[in-house]
Amino acid sequence: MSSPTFIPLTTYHEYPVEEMKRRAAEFYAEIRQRRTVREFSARPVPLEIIKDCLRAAGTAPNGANLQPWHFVVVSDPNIKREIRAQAENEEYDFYHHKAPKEWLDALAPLGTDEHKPYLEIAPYLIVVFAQSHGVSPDGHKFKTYYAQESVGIATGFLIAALHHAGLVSLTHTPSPMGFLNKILNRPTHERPFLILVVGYPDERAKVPAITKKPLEEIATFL
Ligand code: IYR
Repeated sequence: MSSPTFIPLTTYHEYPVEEMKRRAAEFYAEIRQRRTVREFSARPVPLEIIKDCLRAAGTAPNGANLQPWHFVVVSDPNIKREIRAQAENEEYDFYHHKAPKEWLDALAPLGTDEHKPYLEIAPYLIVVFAQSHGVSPDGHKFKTYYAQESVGIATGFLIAALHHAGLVSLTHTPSPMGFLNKILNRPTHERPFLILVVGYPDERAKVPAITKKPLEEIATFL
């Protein structure tokens, strides 16, 4: 067991209250512009932007700081084609056999179906994996904690970073997603969490006319 080492907190910066209010309002104004997009442009995006967004994701708080995530960035057209083929296969089953009517009714406002052309069109698919356990450089296994929660938080950071950079994204979760381990050659202790489709929106992109719940509905103040 290693003993803790503490260093001074030098990265915290306190703002005057008025500035904090402005900053909170500005962040909300920016993040509320984010929309999930399903029509992507094939325009290339510099990889350095994606790398910085991933660096931002990697700063997320997580269980015991074991950072139980791995991100596979796919731009290779052959791999994208293979992911699309397998995802559409699973989605066909979902829409035509597996999904209960209640689930299909809930999805109706989004206008989704089994066709996933964006998996080939968008310049990047970031496949997010959650590590149920880790493997140290000497090959020994160690348990991870709150892997799903940790990876969810990191993915939230990633989505916010991509939006802040000026890109759009789509969280895509074909079910089951085991085929991603095979295609991307990832070990079985890494579970696919989701595919984040990333790029520019198609210039004619449309999004569903849906709204977010107001504060009074999502929060209680006691
Ligand atoms: N994975 C399917 C279905 C789907 C499920 C949920 I929950 C969504 O919010 C959206 C879609 C698909 O991608 O079409």
